[in-house]
Amino acid sequence: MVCLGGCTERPTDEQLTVWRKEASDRNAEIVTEKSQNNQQREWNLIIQGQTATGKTQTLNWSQLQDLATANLNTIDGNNIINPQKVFNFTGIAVKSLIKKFGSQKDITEITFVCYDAYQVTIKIEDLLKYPIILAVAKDGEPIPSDQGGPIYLIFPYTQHPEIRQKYDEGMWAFYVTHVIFGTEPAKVSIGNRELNLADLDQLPQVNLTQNVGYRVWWPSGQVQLHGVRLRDVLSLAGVNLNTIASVVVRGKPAVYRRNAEPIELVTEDILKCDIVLATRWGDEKQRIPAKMGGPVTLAFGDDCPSRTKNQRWVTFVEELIPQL
Ligand SMILES: Nc1nc2c(c(=O)[nH]1)N[C@H]1C(S)=C(S)[C@@H](COP(=O)(O)O)O[C@H]1N2
Ligand SMILES: [Mo]
Repeated sequence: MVCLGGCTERPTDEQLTVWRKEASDRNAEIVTEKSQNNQQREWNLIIQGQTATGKTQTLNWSQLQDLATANLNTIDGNNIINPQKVFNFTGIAVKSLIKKFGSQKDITEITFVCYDAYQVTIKIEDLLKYPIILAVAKDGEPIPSDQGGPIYLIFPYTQHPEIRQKYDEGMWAFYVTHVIFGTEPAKVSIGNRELNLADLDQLPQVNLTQNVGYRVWWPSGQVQLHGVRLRDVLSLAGVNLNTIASVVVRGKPAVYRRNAEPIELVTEDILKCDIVLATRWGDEKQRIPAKMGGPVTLAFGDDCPSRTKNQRWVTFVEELIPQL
């Protein structure tokens, strides 16, 4: 269609319209390709928690490609349009990650955290028994985000239909970013200070009774949450609340780490109502496991105004950032 040597005839309006459409379609294609490629090239998988070393390991996209040696033919638990269609998925067998990073003795489960703060937890026993895979390709192509990509946790529904009872289609986690062995130790950083559970346990403890059941793994109905007030945590870290306007609370999932939409709590509310970093739950004050978004999650008391109460309860809290 392009006249490299110069066009001898002027194109008609109709032709122009067709060419423009082709050009703009192609442009749109390139833009999507680019953003998809970039998205994938920048996509890391972070391995954390009670691994053999306990150290955080970041696998970049090319390392992930090298590890993606598993193949699985299965229906896609989330293909509503064609639920019987079998796809060939390529990816990283979770079992191979367990072999590679080694779990500590007494851990029984692994939690997968997603970009959107969704999380799923699977028993190590089942990960060793079944080919459960972090898929990076579907029929030889990168997986689009609307189909769970770039990293999509998939289950062998076709070979092992019985697994469906235990792990339904809700367990097929989209856009996985973190693999957490067991539960991490509590660690909250504020500037250059880092507080652990022993530090938090020194502070006055508060109890909230709240309905958390809308979030993954929490029992439905009223649940006891135990923890410490944000204002006490900040004071312990040496932050003078008179000098700051707000605090940004960051958790592990990428949605809580975007500068564009921070979870930001105003100092007035931090001083006035129960904004709590919960470290334990239930009548028995159990530690909050990764499957419930622990070891540290954010919670608000009923006494907080709606500007605070309506914010997301950040899971996997890792950092507090005071704002002047
Ligand atoms: N990252 C992520 N993965 C997810 C979910 C989600 O909200 N986020 N929802 C789960 C549930 S409950 C189902 S039924 C399927 C399909 O979710 P959808 O209907 O919201 O697409 O994806 C599962 N995987
Ligand atoms: Mo679901």
